[in-house]
Amino acid sequence: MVNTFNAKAVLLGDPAVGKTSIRRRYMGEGFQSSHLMTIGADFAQTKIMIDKDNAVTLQIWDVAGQEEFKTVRSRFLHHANICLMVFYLTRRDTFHSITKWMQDFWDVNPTGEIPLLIIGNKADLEDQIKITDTEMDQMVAMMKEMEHSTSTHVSYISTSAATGLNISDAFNRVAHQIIEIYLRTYK
Ligand code: G3D
Ligand code: MG
Repeated sequence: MVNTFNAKAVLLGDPAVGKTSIRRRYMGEGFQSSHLMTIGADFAQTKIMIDKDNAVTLQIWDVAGQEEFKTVRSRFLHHANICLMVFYLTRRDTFHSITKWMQDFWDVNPTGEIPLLIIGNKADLEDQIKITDTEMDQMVAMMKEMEHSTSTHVSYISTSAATGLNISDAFNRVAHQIIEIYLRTYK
């Protein structure tokens, strides 16, 4: 008998950083997605086997339109237990937006232990990368220090939705982390 846990993951980050492309690359074109017109979001789900006893049904929420999203942010973020924070490795402004997006996340989800994965996307544009490894380490350290229990599992990965680099690793990582949290919390 396999225990199946449900988790809601939200893709956050500035427009055009690659949120929708990351989800598409991960799930393929054949995934089932449902558009929630009222909140300007859609979501799709997939099941990930963690080990022989445990699986997670990962529901991945993605904003469909930035403007609509602004008015309904809290419904989009409500009850999220995984945060996928995407920025664009070649655009410094999208990197600095991370703190703003995290504040939105924490405003809606002030408690709870959640995996926070910071995703530096478009790693394929190698010669245009602006964010150094040192800056990245500092950002992760800053997120860890923030006085939120939600920031317990902060980590970083660089991806490319264009080549597929690290895309499934990103989702697998947070799926493993959420199961570890669930098993520890609800044992
Ligand atoms: P969003 O959902 O965050 O708004 P999108 O972003 O997924 O719509 O992507 C915005 C643009 O970036 C798209 O280009 C997309 O093809 C491109 N993109 C996404 N991920 C990558 C990546 O890893 N590498 C490169 N080089 N481009 C990427 P278009 O031109 O279709 O608008
Ligand atoms: Mg999008």
